Amino acid sequence: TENRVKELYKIKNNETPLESFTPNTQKIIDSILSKKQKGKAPIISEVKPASPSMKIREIDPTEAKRIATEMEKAGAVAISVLTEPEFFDGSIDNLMEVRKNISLPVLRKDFIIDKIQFDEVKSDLILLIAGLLNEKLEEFIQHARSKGFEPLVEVHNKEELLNALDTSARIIGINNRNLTTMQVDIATTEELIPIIKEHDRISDTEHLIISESGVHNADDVRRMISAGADAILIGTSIVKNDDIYNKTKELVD
Ligand code: IGP
Repeated sequence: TENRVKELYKIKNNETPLESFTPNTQKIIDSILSKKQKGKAPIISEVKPASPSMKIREIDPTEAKRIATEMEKAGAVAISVLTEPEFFDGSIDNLMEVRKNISLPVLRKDFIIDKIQFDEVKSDLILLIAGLLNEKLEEFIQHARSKGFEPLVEVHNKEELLNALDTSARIIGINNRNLTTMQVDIATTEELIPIIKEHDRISDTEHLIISESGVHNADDVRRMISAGADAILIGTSIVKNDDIYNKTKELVD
């Protein structure tokens, strides 16, 4: 993986991708909260070509731009773009094309394990996986911010969550998928949110909570919102549809 990262860096290092682009954390928070106030579901829609177990949709930069535009028109609050090439068929070019053509905040979805990756391309948010970074989590959060990204810190169990709550992370993603067994259960969000709420009550802090993976329909969306999620990240069940606009809109409304 380190070689892959270095390889990617070598290619992208000669370009100056979107130098003038300034990431804006407040933009995503405002976008989510205003959607909630309107009684709609804050959906972060993901440009996801594949998962390790299946191909979902052929997505080159042109298609990435087209579907992200439909997601935006349908009322998504942000767009997540997979840039991991090996298991998810993602690409940095997809991220750059989406970033250039839509005005919503953009999240880079990848396995960030090396600080070199922060220099590859800009986005508003960047995913940091607690279970991968472990005791290096805070260091990576600080580094992300110094480079102008707000980190979305992903956890999928209590131990990882407690580690995340010990850091300065402001946005926590609860992944309903166990990345080791690949089992998905949206009850994971319901189990972990009370721990965050209790932590926030005692320490007088406030985290933005995003429920990720395995959300298929409007009932699942409502369930995650009643559990206390501020936003829901959805990939497969939107991207696999022919009609991206209507599927996104159905979940938002
Ligand atoms: C989307 P789904 O089940 O809606 O397709 O899931 C997203 O949560 C998933 O792609 C994801 C992911 C990740 C991918 C969550 N965390 C980390 C790669 C790396």
